[in-house]
Amino acid sequence: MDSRIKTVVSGITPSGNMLHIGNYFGAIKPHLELQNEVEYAYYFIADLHALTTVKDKAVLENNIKNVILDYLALGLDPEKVVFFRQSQVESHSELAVILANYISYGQMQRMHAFKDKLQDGEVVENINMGLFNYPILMAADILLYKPYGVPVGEDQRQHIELARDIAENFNRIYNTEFFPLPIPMIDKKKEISKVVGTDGVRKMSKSLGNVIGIFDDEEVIRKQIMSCFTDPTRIKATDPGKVEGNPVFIFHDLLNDNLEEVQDLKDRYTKGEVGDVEVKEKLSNAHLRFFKDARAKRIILERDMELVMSILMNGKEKATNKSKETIDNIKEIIGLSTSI
Ligand code: AQP
Repeated sequence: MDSRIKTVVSGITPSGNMLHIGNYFGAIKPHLELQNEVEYAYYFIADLHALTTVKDKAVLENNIKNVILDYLALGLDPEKVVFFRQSQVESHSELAVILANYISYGQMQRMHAFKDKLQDGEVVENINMGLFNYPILMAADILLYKPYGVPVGEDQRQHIELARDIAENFNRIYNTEFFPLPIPMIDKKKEISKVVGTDGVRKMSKSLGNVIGIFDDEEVIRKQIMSCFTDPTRIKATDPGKVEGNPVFIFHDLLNDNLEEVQDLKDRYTKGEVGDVEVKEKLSNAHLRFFKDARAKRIILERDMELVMSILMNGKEKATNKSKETIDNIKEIIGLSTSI
């Protein structure tokens, strides 16, 4: 691995009840690989970000708990990673207030989370400022830890670029190299950096409901897989079908450890010798095999919430210490130091 990669930072927003396989392949899997390679990995639950869409106390609390359990069950190692909740490390909010002064309103208007809302027909009056400001808070989340890079899916590229712009502006204004410019660490394969949804068109996304979950009940996952779009030009099982770009085969390539089975299904699909149901049933089974250990681990973890809480407390302390140091240095640079 590149020896410059000393520190990485990333977060997951508990905007939904459970994680999906897009989150897993685009972000969590690389997070887990990096935890064994870098000196410092800061991974957090972006619970403040969830407030842009979740306004129900019980729902938010439930989402946060689930995403914490999901992340740990998938293999996050609290001995190697500083794992914490964003809202419990106050420097995140404080730095967001400071950094808002180093980016223009015009540039914020070009951020896709805001622009997409407008394109979807939402009127400005109904878009909350949390959503508009979201990329500034995200820049604070990142820059606090002065990382080399941020492992994320493709949809987050623009936000990392904004964090770089803010860091560059700050460095230029104060004639310093205080902030290293964070690199977006995004997988080159588009099947991974932007896992397609079960609709076969858009990015797999909680809010679009086109997901395949990880920890949902087996029956729910089976239904999600059965609802998957395949080759739209294929009417009958005896019609030759297209494998490339077909979401069911994209998911087979990601999840199915039985490579012979995948090849056999692809060959027969191309010749019109297999029906969608068999392809999807084999995908359901592959999904269960792939996440079997994580599903078992999650059940055990859920019974030991005290352990989970102590992991988060430990992470909070470490993240607070590191981020406080950055904030103090920033205050010194900009003229807010307490020493005058
Ligand atoms: N489909 C995807 N393919 C690859 N990576 C993805 N990520 C999300 N969807 C895909 C990556 O997962 C990480 C955590 O994302 P998040 O939960 O914080 O928010 P998100 O990107 O907005 O995910 P969703 O499911 O699309 O949520 P909603 O619907 O609430 O907006 C990030 O690194 C993201 O890139």
